[in-house]
Amino acid sequence: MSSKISLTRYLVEQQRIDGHIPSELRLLLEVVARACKSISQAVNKGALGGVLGTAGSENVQGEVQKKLDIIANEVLIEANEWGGHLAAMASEEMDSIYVVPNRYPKGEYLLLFDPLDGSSNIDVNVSIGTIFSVLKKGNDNPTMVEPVSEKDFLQRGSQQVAAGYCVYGPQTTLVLTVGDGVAMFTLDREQGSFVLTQENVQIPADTKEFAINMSNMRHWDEPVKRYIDECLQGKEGPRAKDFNMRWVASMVADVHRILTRGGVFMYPWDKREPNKPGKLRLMYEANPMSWLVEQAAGAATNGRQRILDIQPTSLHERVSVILGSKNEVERVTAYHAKV
Ligand code: AHM
Ligand code: MG
Repeated sequence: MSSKISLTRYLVEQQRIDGHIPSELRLLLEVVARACKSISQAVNKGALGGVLGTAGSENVQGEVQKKLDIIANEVLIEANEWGGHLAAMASEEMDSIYVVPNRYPKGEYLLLFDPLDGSSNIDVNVSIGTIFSVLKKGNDNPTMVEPVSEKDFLQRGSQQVAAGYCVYGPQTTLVLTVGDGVAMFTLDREQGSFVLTQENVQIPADTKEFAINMSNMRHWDEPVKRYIDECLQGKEGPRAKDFNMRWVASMVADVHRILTRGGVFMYPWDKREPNKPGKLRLMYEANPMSWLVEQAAGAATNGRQRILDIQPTSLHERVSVILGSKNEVERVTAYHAKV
């Protein structure tokens, strides 16, 4: 008998022993994990599977869709629509919500995802991933009986009942929270199952590593410029220590590094598109990542407010993101308050 703990066992124990999750949520998370396994296989095949390159279409945000963006989106929908645990889904790659068709039983949960995050890295064989967030329909209004609509999705990140991502890198790793800390599962390809490889993930409060796209420096706001400038001054500057920089351009990979060894990640508002609050999407990128980071003792703000407290007003809303090691996030946030 193996002493390894599979994702299935972890979820059953979360349901049975700790009473954290109802059985429908457990089923939902198992299905999402199964979909991530299929996406991982498609990613692994790369050019051999004919999955690289663009699909010749654009998503609602005007971004060119890659073949894998669309494949991953379809895999997640097909895996989840028939199980009876969901009312509807929303995705970076779909203009509006996808209501579970009437031929299938329906449940109470809402699933949001960025099916393939880090699209610019798909064709160059660099880590990419799937980000997901789970909400409950009618969380704000339990008596609501109307058919599911976009309005049901517009809940604060603090209302999430599960969140996670799967990173397709040298290993395929699924990272999950149901509000009881953060657990990491590595895909055992021979067994075809996710195995628990780290529990109770903790982000150190201090760090010497930052992640930001430095090419946008001239467009940043003063507080972000000040923070990065102080880091760059190293031992000789006000921080009195040298900093290191990393930028994968896949949020999943950058957040995975931060959950593993600490750091601060920023994709702030900038002057290139002054009317947009940021590049990253609140509901299926920033919210799930912020909850994971908070569950691992880190922090996440938009510079002025805790991300999980933001009331969304639309599905594809964007947000400025500062997350990771608590003391650094608090410092950048404090610099914003002084402006
Ligand atoms: P995507 O969801 O279309 O892939 O875009 C999100 C990605 C993040 O993963 C990453 O942090 C960021 O965009 C990189 O942006 P940039 O290329 O501007 O550095
Ligand atoms: Mg993304």
